[in-house]
Amino acid sequence: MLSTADTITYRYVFNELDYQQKGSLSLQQLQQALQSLDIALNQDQLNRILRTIDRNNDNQIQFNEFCQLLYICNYADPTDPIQVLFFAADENFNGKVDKQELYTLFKKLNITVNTVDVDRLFKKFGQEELTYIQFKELINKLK
Ligand SMILES: [Ca+2]
Ligand SMILES: [Ca+2]
Repeated sequence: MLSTADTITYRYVFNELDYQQKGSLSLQQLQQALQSLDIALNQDQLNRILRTIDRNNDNQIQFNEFCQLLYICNYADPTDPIQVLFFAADENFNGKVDKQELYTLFKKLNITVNTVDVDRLFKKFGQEELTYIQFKELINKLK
């Protein structure tokens, strides 16, 4: 769901802002980036997304995290937390969430899940990857 053209644009914007070539953006630079891409997020929405995408917890945004953020901004409604989670979890941008992506997300959010429960739910859906609708059902079940 992320095209090559998207990736090239993101790389261009990222490099423009990362003029010291540190390989990462500060939060302030990130906000500049979002503005230049016409993406409007309020502080709350941005914080919530950042919590899920800052994979190495360094409070800096590396390029892969930057792509994840823009992927979320392109496809998720920022006012819908479950949708944000879904696109945050989808690390290979294929529009579906597999078990590994789900566990990574839970770990990042410090959510302890019963792996047996998750396995059972995946089995119930009868597939290796979940669509957004199924993901939503699963999250609601885990609540
Ligand atoms: Ca980071
Ligand atoms: Ca995926």
